Amino acid sequence: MKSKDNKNRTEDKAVLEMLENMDEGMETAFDRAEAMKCCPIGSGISGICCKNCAMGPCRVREGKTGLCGATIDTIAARNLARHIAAGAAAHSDHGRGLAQLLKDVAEGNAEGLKIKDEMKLLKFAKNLGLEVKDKKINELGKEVAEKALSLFGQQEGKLELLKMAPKKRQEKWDKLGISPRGIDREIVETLHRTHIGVDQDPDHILDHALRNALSDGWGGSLIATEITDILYGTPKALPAKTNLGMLSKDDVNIVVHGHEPTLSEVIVEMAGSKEMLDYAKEKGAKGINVVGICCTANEVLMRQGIAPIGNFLSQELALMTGSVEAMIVDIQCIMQALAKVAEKYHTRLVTTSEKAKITGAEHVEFDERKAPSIAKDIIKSAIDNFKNRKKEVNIPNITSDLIAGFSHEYIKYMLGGRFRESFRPLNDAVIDGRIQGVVAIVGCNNARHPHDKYHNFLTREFIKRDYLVVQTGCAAIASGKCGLMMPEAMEIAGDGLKSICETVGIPPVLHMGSCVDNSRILTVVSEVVEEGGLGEDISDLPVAGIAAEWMSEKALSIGTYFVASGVYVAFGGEPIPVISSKKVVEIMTKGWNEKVGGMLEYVPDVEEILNKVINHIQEKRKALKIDVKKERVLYDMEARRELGNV
Ligand code: SF4
Ligand code: MSK
Repeated sequence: MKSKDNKNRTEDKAVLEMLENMDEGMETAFDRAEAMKCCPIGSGISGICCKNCAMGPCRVREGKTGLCGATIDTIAARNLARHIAAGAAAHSDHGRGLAQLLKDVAEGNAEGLKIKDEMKLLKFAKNLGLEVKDKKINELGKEVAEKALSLFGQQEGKLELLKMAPKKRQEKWDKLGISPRGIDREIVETLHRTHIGVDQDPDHILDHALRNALSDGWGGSLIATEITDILYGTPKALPAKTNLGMLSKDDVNIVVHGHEPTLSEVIVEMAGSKEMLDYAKEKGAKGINVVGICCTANEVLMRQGIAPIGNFLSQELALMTGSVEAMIVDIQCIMQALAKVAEKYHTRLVTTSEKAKITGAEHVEFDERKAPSIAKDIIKSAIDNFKNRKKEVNIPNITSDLIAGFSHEYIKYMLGGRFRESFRPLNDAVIDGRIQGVVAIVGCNNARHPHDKYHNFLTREFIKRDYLVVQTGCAAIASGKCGLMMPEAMEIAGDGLKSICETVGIPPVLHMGSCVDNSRILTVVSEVVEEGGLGEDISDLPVAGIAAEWMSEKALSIGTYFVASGVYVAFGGEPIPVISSKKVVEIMTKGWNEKVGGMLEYVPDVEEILNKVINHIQEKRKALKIDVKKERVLYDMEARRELGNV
């Protein structure tokens, strides 16, 4: 669409160029967002819609009820709980898949795969309460996988992994009765409770929603992250490039998209093999270029430096460059619209998960027992497709450099040095005010709001004011695309943050991974509490979370598990679909703040998000009595040695 409006649709120059030069007759989510207005009822903007039984849908306004008598508050709470359950299910099923893969690997049933990070396996085994002494790696791997798998079906007690949280937090969950018993159990119970005629007290429904979200953050997502690291390696900082300009004019382009790292890791490996490269050259290409979109991109970026060419709203445009021979998709955030776009170009759209097929796409099911041969077949079919590419491709010449790979282990190592890895220097910097607080800016893009704009605005404003920013998901790719993940971004950072970044050697914005890797942030905040000096619980810390362009149900689950862990979370862009119920809004803000020390608040204006988060963090600093700026200490060699950085 050639329209002046394109400038207001995105902050990403490559996306803008594509929108301005799109082929006739093509459309994107940006166009569909304009053509189709939100449902004023179901979206929660002016009312609440319930379709939980066949007497409905009931469109309920203040003072009215559904046919069964359900109030607007009950309906809003039920709808939110169901969204959270769906988000938790997506993350947790992803985690289950990885646990099953670890079992196959440990039993020798996954060709070409082996346990890569043995230290992480030992650590995770201990966190799962397993005895590690005198065990062979594969034996322990199998035990870890089986124990992790058992957490999904566990019926009683509480998840072992909750022990990774600060003690005070665990006690709070126990006292409130919201410690998750088993991952699947909490999801199923949400669906049961929200069936017609079951749980009809909004407070009670939302208590369970907190428990359900915790089963994601401290269960399914955490399992996904830990096992991904065990199998493919714990990320370490590495340089990479990003944006659509990383598609190649001369190479066979293969885009991996979705959330799972399993097949994409093997594709990356196989694409570098002599056999595949020779085949590509034989077919007239210079080589093979594997790049990514969304969180599959984040996974292969964090470990292999593979370029993320875009986030959620770039997916259709990548195909419209006419340069993509194959887009290999797995699960989550894959637009069905891709099938139609692929049909217009020469792209082979290939679904690979047993859980996800798309009408119009080819399906090549991933089987871990023969991953290398499946990957090779996929790569070969992409190479064979190179000849079908039109001569002229439309690749924006726009790229950016970024540094990614900041796992919690790596941050700790950077802060404390090789022999004394520790969060102590971070705690000290927060205490003396060089770092005012830590803000997690995470989550999606939303076609109803300018692409990347809120993420980038907030990230810049926070680092200017000495707040360290950590990121995951599409928000992380947004920062990468505008250079905020490079040391040069220190130029706009405040003096305090800049001094820490210079001393430690990190950029002011840290890429911590994919959507499931928000669990890494939970680990960081827990370890920061353990380190001491910043209170006894996560809710004492000067930290906050923001999802300014959210759209997925997973974002709601993530936001809620952060709240249940004691963090203030602001959502921007589209409203959380409960805003018509004053009661539910009150529960999620005032109510949750009293209960768990965190709240989930919808803040429509992005500048207001900035102010609210700053106020919140400053309040926390005041409560910790660290709000008075201490004298800036100039670090000499001796002091740096103390910090363990030399
Ligand atoms: Fe209507 Fe109640 Fe059925 Fe919901 S559960 S659709 S409010 S009758
Ligand atoms: S991919 S869940 S659009 S962050 Fe993880 Fe991006 Fe949101 Fe999907």
